[in-house]
Amino acid sequence: MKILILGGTTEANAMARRLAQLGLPAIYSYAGRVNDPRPQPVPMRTGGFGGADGLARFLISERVTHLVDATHPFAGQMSRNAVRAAEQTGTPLVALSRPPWQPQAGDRWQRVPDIESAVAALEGPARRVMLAIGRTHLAAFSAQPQHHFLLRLVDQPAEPVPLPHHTVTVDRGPFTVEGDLALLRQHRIDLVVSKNAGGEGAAAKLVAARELALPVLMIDRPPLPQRTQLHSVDQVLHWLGHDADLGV
Ligand code: 3Y8
Ligand code: NAP
Repeated sequence: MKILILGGTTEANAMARRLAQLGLPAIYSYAGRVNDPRPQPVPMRTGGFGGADGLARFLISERVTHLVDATHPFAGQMSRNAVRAAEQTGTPLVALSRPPWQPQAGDRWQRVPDIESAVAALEGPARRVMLAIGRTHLAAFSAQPQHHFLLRLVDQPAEPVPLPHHTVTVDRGPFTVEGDLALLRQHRIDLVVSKNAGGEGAAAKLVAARELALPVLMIDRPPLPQRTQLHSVDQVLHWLGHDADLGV
């Protein structure tokens, strides 16, 4: 058995820790998006595979027997490539994913289908907006330059940020409610923009927004391909046929 984890999430890290504890051969894969990705207790590789065909070649050359797609729900291209490469090579594939966040009592969510709709929803007088969606899509928000944006980034931006009024806070998750409450208060935030990542690692800002009765602009996930979806490391161990090791 040799497991390839497509990583980059809290759940992928928990999967890697369990496989290391069990001594099961695994490789953890990063895209190489940030400067110092979190080290893993199993061998790591970093960088794209070269599309679905590149991933298929990797599965064959590395004799991967099981593919676990534990990428973030907005990593749609990687997930589509995983489905295609698994079909091409006959490699068993499972997604280790987390259910979308659901609004709870006290939440003031406005749901939008994508980044462009989030930008359009910001039409109107200047506000103090926490853009907690990373770096990739920042430029889209230059269409609403009237706001002051608080940007939470994993790395210091290498190039100038295309938003006239902004503050950068450099931090990687998992985040805490105390930390996010302090951040929202310190920067007098009156609106939070979030992707529906799900999971525990970035939910703190939603709890903090609820406590401060702040509105949240929640961006729904992009469509993801059909594949077996599991929601816990134990379920994946069962899928791997390692029931005997459950709960260790
Ligand atoms: C490189 C690997 C852990 C895992 C940490 C999870 C939690 C924090 C939610 C906010 C939202 C955001 C962002 C976020 C989350 C966890 C998890 C998760 C959101 C790291 C990591 C990598 C990345 C890539 C990075 C993106 C960016 C997105 C920041 C590691 C820390 C905003 C997504 O600068 C860049 O280019 C950053 C790129 C893709 C989204 C974007 O478009 O900018 N993640 N995040 C992975 C790789 O190279 O393969 O170093 O640990 C992992 C984590 N990101 O427990 O330690 O499990 O979801 N990551 C979003 O949801 O909007 C932060 O600030 O509240
Ligand atoms: P994406 O748009 O779905 O993928 C773009 C390309 O990046 C893929 O086609 C692949 O390149 C490469 N890639 C993506 N994930 C990879 C991985 N784990 N290992 C090797 N190559 C990978 O991906 P993304 O949204 O940029 O996400 C990149 C990484 O950040 C993933 O690990 C993801 O879990 C993590 N992440 C993303 C977000 C987010 O908001 N998007 C949030 C948290 C964590 P090739 O086609 O060349 O193989």
